Amino acid sequence: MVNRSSHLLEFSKGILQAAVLSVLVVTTGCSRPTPEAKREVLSTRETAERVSATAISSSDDPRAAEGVTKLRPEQAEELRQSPMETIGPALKKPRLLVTLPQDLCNTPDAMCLLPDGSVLLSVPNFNDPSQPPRIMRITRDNQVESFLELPDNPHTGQPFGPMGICLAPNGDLFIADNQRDHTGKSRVCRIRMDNGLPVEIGPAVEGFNIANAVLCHDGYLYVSDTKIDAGRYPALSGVFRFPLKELEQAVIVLAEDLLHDPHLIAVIETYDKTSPLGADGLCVDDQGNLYVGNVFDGTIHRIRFDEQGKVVANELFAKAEFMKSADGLFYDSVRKVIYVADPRANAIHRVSLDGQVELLAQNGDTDGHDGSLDMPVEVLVRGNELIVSNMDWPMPGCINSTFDPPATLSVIELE
Ligand SMILES: [Ca+2]
Ligand SMILES: [Ca+2]
Repeated sequence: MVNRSSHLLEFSKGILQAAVLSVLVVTTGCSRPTPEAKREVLSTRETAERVSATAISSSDDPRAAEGVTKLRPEQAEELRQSPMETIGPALKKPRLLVTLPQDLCNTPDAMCLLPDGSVLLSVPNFNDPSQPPRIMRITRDNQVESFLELPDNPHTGQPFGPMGICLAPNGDLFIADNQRDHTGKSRVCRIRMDNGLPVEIGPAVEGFNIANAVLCHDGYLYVSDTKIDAGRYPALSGVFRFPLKELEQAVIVLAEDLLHDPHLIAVIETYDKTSPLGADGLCVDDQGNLYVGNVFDGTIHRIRFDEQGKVVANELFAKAEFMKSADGLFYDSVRKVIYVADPRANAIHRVSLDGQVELLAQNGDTDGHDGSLDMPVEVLVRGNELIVSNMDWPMPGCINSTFDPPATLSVIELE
């Protein structure tokens, strides 16, 4: 079902005025001692290939014919019980990149890189909702500015829940609006840009439960919905795909039963009983394979396509005993690895394209003031810097126990 774009939201001029608010910090201060690193890595190559060979033969699943594939329970169980082997790198020490202004920001989330080297940061401010949600901009020389204050969701009257943010090929932005307490009310919005400034925001896709990561690639917008059906076990989540051309023509409204929406290309199962939330971070490698963080199972899934863009495999790609969750993903096309933000373990991992997972950085229960990790949820590579967004939004099962402002971004130097 498709509606014409009838409810574009107008910005007030005040909102459009991006104000430079705070200057940043460059520190060389030492962080706390890092915990003893576990040097274990799961070799998933063989197991992943085994699953790959069978994952798409799920003829008993009617969605297979529609290009939707998922692991069968016995396949997932086989991978969860697969053996580990031991290797690992020297741990990196995160440093402080920026301290976010305390009068505007309490809870940062996702990021995207702009062509000028600046980073846009979504700030849902979930820890203290009295502060409006907004997007911040961190310039190439690490000045921190307010980019845009975000309007309430018109369907719920609740604050915008900015999560994933990405740059479209035409220079506009897409941003997820997570209305997690209101089933079916999450959205993806488009922010029209002019001369590097936002000029208009309006809905692009409506009807998600938890719209989370957004990613533009090869003519499509990909969106993860982290909670399609958490009332069954395993919980179901998934990835949707929308042609950018279709998004230019009209607002897309998803089917009420998300599992039967034609834009759904992959279903992810989540077995974690504490937090039944699944599909989260997204990234694409040089071959066009799509990777999905299954957040609280702590696994990464790989979706492969044929030349027509049809899904031909949805396979468990990487897991490791020490990877306790898999939130934001970033594919580094220079180093040919995927970085993973692990909020539960307060850690960052590096995953090679054969599925080996290495612990790259980890901290204990910190306040983050010195750049130590403080519940990282998103990673982004800018040159030789791995920039980390520390959400510091305590939740069950996480090393991070306490919200302690100010909010921070960390940086890890890469070779
Ligand atoms: Ca903390
Ligand atoms: Ca903190």
